[in-house]
Amino acid sequence: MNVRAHIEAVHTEVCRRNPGEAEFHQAATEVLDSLTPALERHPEYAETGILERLCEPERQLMFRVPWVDDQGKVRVNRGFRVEFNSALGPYKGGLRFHPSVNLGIVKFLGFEQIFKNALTGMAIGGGKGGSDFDPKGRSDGEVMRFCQSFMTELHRHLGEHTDVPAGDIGVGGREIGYLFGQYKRITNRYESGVLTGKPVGWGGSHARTEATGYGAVYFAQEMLTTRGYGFEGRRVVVSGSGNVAVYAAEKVHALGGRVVACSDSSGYLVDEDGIDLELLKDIKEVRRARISAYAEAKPTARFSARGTVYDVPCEVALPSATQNELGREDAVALVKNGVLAIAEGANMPCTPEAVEVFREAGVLFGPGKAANAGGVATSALEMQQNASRDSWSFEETESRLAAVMRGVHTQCRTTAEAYGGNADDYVLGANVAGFLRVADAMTAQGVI
Ligand code: NDP
Ligand code: 2IT
Repeated sequence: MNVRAHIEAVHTEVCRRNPGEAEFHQAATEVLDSLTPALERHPEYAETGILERLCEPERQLMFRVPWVDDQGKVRVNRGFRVEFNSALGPYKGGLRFHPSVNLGIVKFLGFEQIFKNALTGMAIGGGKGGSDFDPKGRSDGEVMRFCQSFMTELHRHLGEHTDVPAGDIGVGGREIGYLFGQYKRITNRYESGVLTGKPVGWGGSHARTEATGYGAVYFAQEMLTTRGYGFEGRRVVVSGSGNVAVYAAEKVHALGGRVVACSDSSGYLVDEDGIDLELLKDIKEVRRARISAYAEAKPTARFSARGTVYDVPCEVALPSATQNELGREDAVALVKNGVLAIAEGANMPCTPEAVEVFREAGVLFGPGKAANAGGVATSALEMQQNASRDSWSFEETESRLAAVMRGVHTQCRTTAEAYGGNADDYVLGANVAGFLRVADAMTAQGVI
């Protein structure tokens, strides 16, 4: 079998049968492009149609979400859940509430999630969901009514052994609480493990809130260590100022680095003293305000509505906002300013052109499905605690998270070395290692 021709044919078919889904095409292309050496060594996967099956979700749900706003006006949003692959465990992946959400975005995220979850070594399949609902400026009551309506439809597809959502952009502890309450009410079951990212007081796991950001920094630290570097004294830029960004910054500071800039969709903020995380958390988590409020509270900091956060010189960059936020020009600026390492806290934040710039410059690059796997890994730890009706300490949970991230890092390097001869090729390592685990399970389970 001509492996390259096979992969090309699968790629053409993915684009043909999913028209207009640019982000899904992009995510599928990146994985497929990595798989030539894996299929050359394991032609049986090509012969049994593993790629065609992997690229087609097991189930895709789209549904109406009607709700009533504070003025009494009826609003209608669209809900999604793509149950992509259950070879390794129940579908697992977050829910995103953002006006940009559409089927192609949910599919790209669900597709990435399959390989990410496989890399953690845990028993979780891949899925993703969300809605084009925009929580910005909505009252708690509106968010609650939206979540209740969303769950009224979605509940029939969920279950602790079936499909287990969590948070993503626009979905945090508040939303998970409302979603859980409605699930419990409809099903008459206190099924703790049906959602993760719950608050710690009633079934949530310690360190889940921090896990994605902390995990991304652990991954970056592992990458730096391969070159004999650490975070001590390093200048770091984080994009976004949400869940992932804030806790990534917190861990950088704990390791002796200094986060000098972060952003949100309105602009970016530079604070040469190092971002004051208590102030940032108050603005973003309590007041739910814009980061410009930071510069108003601290006049030595500078807010800019124009340009990009990647213009700020740094040694480590942690893109932690959204897909395709870091393009070729940003990558060129980062390289010119001497960046050593990039770890993707977000899903697919760097465009393929940007990744190419990093590759050519020999900059360490940790792709999202490896670098941000700490969030979902800690979700799996939450499921484990829920199943055993147990609750571990923060330290215990964080040490397990750190061990998972070390394992993901090692797996990327050993697989990259074995299949491409270059241990620094984390993209190849992550894609092939994730693929092999899922492909083995699918093969063992028959034509599914
Ligand atoms: P949050 O909603 O907490 O924060 C998102 C941040 O990114 C905000 O600062 C937001 O700015 C910014 N942002 C979002 N969309 C855009 C956009 N279109 N343009 C510019 N800025 C934008 O989400 P999370 O921190 O949870 O998620 C961030 C990224 O990390 C996402 O890619 C997500 O998929 C990924 N991720 C999240 C995990 C988790 O456990 N939460 C796990 C693994 C990955 P603003 O407030 O102005 O919209
Ligand atoms: O992209 C991701 O990995 C997440 N948003 C977390 C998913 C989860 O189930 O914890």
